[in-house]
Amino acid sequence: MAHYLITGGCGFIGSHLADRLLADRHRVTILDNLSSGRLENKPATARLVVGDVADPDAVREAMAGDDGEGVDGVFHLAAVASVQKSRELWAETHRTNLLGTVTVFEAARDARRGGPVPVVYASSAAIYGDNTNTPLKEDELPRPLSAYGVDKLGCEMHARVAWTIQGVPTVGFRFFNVYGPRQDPMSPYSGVISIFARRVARGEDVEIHGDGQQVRDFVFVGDVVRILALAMERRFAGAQVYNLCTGRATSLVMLLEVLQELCGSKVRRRHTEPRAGDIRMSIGDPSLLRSTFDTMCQVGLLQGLSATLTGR
Ligand code: NAD
Ligand code: UD2
Repeated sequence: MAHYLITGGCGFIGSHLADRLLADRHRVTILDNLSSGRLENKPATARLVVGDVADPDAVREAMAGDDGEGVDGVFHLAAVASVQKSRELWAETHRTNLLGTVTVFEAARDARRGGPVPVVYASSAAIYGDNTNTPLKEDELPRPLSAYGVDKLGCEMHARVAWTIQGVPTVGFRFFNVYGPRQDPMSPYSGVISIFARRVARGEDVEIHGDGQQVRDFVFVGDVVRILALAMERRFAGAQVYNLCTGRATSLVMLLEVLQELCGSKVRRRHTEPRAGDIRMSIGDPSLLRSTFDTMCQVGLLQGLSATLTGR
């Protein structure tokens, strides 16, 4: 049994990870400022520190654990996850998304008398920008378009510093578009599947930014947390980065068709201007993930969307 810290553990992906780690009989501490996360996402047996991931005192308190023994590893997921929000609140999202990560790495360096604790953290497919050489491999030149993508790339660069200069081992995952139950459908900043699934189920119109032919690699949250937990179990050194993706492409128009079929409804689409900085094609190559961790994303879109619609 280990004790892990999850930053952003009251959010969509973080709360699924907390459930999984607790089911595997680990102890869990969560650090979250509840900005997009919710208290009701916190599993009853997890310890919660309400605080800001860019505040060194809050991070140190969370990393100390409830017994002062210190945690065995950190899953760093706290971030402002919306590309759109990073355009509107540039400096504020930068503080959380980049300074928050450096704060976590620094606290991980100092966390234990026995040495630094390992960090598994969320990077993003947004670091590739509008690169059409799909499916994207990890060694493509990063060319992010958004402030969000630039900050995630900065996290990867600081992870190299964390290892080479500070001795903190890290594994970064470039999540593609993650979806599943518990993703907030009410915020305009939320993932497209959560918004479309709710609206199609209720027979309401959907808004498509642009022509709807933009393509995403949608990954089910259950696969994501399984792979995060697997990575932590491995003893790792260095500052490796992996795509966390399926390699399968789905356009928004296709997504809508599948949702309508599953719900047995037909909804009206309103096309609006494309979002500034929106990526046209985002499909990852999962080869490195497969060869390193001997696993793949296993949940197909139909199965994942059904689980999303039924909330399980
Ligand atoms: P989410 O918004 O549901 O979760 C983020 C959590 O971080 C929330 O609980 C929020 O309250 C917390 N948080 C935000 N700012 C904080 C701060 N300053 N201090 C402490 N806590 C703070 O988003 P998510 O989809 O679960 O994303 C989790 C991680 O995965 C993020 O790092 C995100 O950038 C990354 N990611 C997500 C996707 C996706 O498709 N959902 C894709 C790529 C990367
Ligand atoms: C997602 C993640 C982000 C990031 C990136 C990786 C979320 C909220 N964001 O950004 O964290 O890591 O993936 O590449 O999960 N759209 C509509 N109508 C809507 C909502 C969205 O047309 O009502 C479009 C949007 O313009 C975009 C696509 O759907 O073309 C996906 O948008 P998103 O916000 O779900 O995710 P993305 O890819 O911007």
